[in-house]
Amino acid sequence: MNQTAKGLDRRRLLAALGGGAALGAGAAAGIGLTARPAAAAAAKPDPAITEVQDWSRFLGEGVAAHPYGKPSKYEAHVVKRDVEWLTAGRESSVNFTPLHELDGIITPNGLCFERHHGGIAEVDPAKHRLMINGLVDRQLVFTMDDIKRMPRTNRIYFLECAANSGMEWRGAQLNGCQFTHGMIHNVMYTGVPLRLLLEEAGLKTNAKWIMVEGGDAAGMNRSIPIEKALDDCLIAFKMNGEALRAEQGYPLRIVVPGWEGNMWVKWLRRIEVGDQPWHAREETSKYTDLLADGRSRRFTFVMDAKSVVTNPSPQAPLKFKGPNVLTGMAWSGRGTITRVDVTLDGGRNWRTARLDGPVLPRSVARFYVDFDWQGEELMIQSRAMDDTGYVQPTKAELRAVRGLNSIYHNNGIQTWLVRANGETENVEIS
Ligand SMILES: Nc1nc2c(c(=O)[nH]1)N[C@H]1C(S)=C(S)[C@@H](COP(=O)(O)O)O[C@H]1N2
Ligand SMILES: [Mo]
Repeated sequence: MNQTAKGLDRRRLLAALGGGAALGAGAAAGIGLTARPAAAAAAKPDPAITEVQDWSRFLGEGVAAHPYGKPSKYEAHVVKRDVEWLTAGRESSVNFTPLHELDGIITPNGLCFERHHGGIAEVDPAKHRLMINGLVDRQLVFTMDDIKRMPRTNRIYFLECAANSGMEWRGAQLNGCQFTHGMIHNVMYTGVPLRLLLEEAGLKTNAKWIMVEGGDAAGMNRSIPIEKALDDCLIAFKMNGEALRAEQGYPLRIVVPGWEGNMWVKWLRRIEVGDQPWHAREETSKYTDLLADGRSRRFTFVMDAKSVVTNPSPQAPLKFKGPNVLTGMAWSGRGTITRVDVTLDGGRNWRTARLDGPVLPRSVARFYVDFDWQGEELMIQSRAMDDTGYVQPTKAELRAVRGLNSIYHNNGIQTWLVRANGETENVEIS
């Protein structure tokens, strides 16, 4: 490579990142970053620089080595993980997105958490059909080819299982944001607005609800109000540009923006239109919110505003004194994140985090606080706000309303304790 060009690029990069002496300050201001002390060590003898490494001496693998690309072998620890004691078997189970290893707002397809009630259906797209029946003028059956000839749209949305953070209802339990908050992913879907399919079938005047049903062994189904179905639901066949992963419902899933993940039926094979909800298993015995007095809240569809600091966190302790990057994610099923506040001292002082990257409705937003750490103990929390004015509650506020019997819809503020040696732990402040 041309050394001059390489040198220039590096300088520009440093400038953009807010490092690099003279250039740094100006360029950093341009993208709204504050100049900070350099994180890099002053140059000193370092074998990583003085020794010629193998990758510089030998040719690498040719282009055909991996026809479907994969991460560097040094990233092998970045994987979905599960919690063994949580479920009795593997088919009806869940694993978790490694949030502490990710950045930006998009979850890579291979790292999207999975939740299945009857294992991963392996659906042959040529044999897959989507049927629309019930209170319609015309019953319709779509092939995948039919669906791909309809007008489509691209939208970035989070999917959060209503049980995300459910194990934390009665107190701090799991050590890692992967396990406390990892039942979420955020991808760009390509799909056909559900409204177009329903209009083609023609809704009867008494059409009030739809039932969406999966083609997996669980035949999982949920009821959705017709207003939501006609508003922003998608029948999606692509995620992040490529076909849905089998785990995520290949070849077809419904996208129900901002609403609990359970409703986003995978391997979607049928939509029935009716005049009332179906009272399916997943909306009666499961995915209801048991209150302290024994009554249950039902049809609690919306995922309220929530946030979590992903770094530092128990799986990603602080390693260095001096400049550090705190980062996390925030989302709201009611709309768009407008602000995230972060405290490092257990809520005595709050500062407003910097949102960076696209901030979109019903999508994950990324936030940062660039801070200096000198080895003091930290109690880190983040608090999200959305454009409806909703503020993420504390766990105590949540329990005051919902009691201790709940599992679902735990969007309380998370606390991480950072010890003097950087180790980080899941705790609660009472
Ligand atoms: N057909 C079918 N759809 C389903 C499920 C299922 O078991 N079968 N699980 C639901 C639940 S509980 C959740 S949280 C989401 C998980 O989506 P993911 O596997 O893409 O993360 O899918 C939902 N859709
Ligand atoms: Mo779920």
